[in-house]
Amino acid sequence: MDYGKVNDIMEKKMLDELNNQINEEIFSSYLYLSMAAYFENSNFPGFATWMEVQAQEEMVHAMKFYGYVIERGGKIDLKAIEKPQSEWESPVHAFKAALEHEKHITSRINYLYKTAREVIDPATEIFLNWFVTEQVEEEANASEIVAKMEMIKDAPSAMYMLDKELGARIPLYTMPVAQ
Ligand code: OFO
Repeated sequence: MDYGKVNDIMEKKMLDELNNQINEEIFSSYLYLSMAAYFENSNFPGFATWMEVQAQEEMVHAMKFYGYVIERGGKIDLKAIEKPQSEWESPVHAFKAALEHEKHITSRINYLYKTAREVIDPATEIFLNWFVTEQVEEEANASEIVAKMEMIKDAPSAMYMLDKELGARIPLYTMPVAQ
C-alpha cells in the first residue's frame, strides 16, 4: 500500500519557511525594542516597559522556532535582521504599527500552517498550534491598547494613567546584576 510521504525528514520548503520565521520573530523583537526606546525618549516609561517585555517575548518565539528546527534535525540558516523604524508620530501611531505588525505575523503563521499541510508534515502542524493561539492573544492585546488610546485622545492625565497601567507588565526575565 502507498502511504505517501511518511518519513520524518523535513521538506526543504518547510525548513526554509521555519528559518524565515526565526528572522521574522527576531525582527519583531527588534521592532518592539525600537518602540521601547521611542517611548523612553518620549517620557512614557510604562509604554516602554510594555514594549521591552514584548521584545523579550518575541525572542522566546524565535527560540521556539530555533529549537524546533534543531529537534527535527534541520539546518539553522540565520539571515540579516532588517533595521526597524525608530520614530512614530505619537504613541497611538506606534501601537497601531504594532497591531499591523502582529497581523502580518498572523498571516505568516497561517502560511506556515498551510505549508505544513501541503507537504504533509503533521509534527510541524502541531508545533504551530501554539503560535496560532498566541497570535489571537497578540492581536487582541495590541488592539485593546489602540482602542484605549483612541478613547483617551491624548488627554494628558488619562495617558499618564494608561502609561502606569502598561508599566505593570511583568518582565519574562531581568538582567543579572553586574559582577
Ligand atoms: Fe508577536 O508574536 Fe511573535 O512575532
